[in-house]
Amino acid sequence: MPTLQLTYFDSPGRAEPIRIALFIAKLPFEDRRIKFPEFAALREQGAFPLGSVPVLAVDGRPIVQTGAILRYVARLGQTDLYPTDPFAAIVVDSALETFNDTVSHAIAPSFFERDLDKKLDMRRALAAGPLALACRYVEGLIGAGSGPFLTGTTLTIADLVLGESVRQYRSGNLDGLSAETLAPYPKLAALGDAYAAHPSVVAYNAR
Ligand SMILES: N[C@@H](CCC(=O)N[C@@H](CS)C(=O)NCC(=O)O)C(=O)O
Repeated sequence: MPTLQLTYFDSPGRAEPIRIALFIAKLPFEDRRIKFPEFAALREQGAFPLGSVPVLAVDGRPIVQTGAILRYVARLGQTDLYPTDPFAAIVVDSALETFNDTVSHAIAPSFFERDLDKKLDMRRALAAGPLALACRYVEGLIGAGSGPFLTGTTLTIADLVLGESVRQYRSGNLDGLSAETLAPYPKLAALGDAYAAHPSVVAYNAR
């Protein structure tokens, strides 16, 4: 089994689904959490291939891209977290990237806005624009299956990403986003409930 080291900030963000996948896969790993000054210094030294995190070092070899890392962990741990069926897999990839790529990039500028009124305006535009499109799309994907998760009753890496997003919105930690944001998307909200209640997620949070 390779040695695994996951580098990210000391926050959930893009890393939390990976940490939970590693936990579910029972793969030992070093959970390396760095503060921004250390991140900046390491980036300056060229420690991160694309200048960003998360980075999973596999036997010391740095690998980037959250989706690729999640699929690797799912496969390495021989879990059910990534479907073998091609259509189920494309649904998982598409929903995962919708939130990990489209929504993450759309929300990113608002994290750097210090004026609360401006930040709330940005979040309103996000909720009415790219986030609404993303939620509507994913709502349709979940609705095409039997639920509560994206492809049915089995938790996948996409459910980790979606479930974490729902948890973040509900937490009140993101100004302007809340449980109310998800009101028009009952299937996504129900996925968030099922995610929070999933025995593996409960065990991860209780560890
Ligand atoms: N496509 C990458 C994006 C990674 C990314 O944007 N990471 C952010 C943190 S969530 C980052 O490192 N931002 C710092 C920077 O780019 O300066 C992925 O999916 O992993």
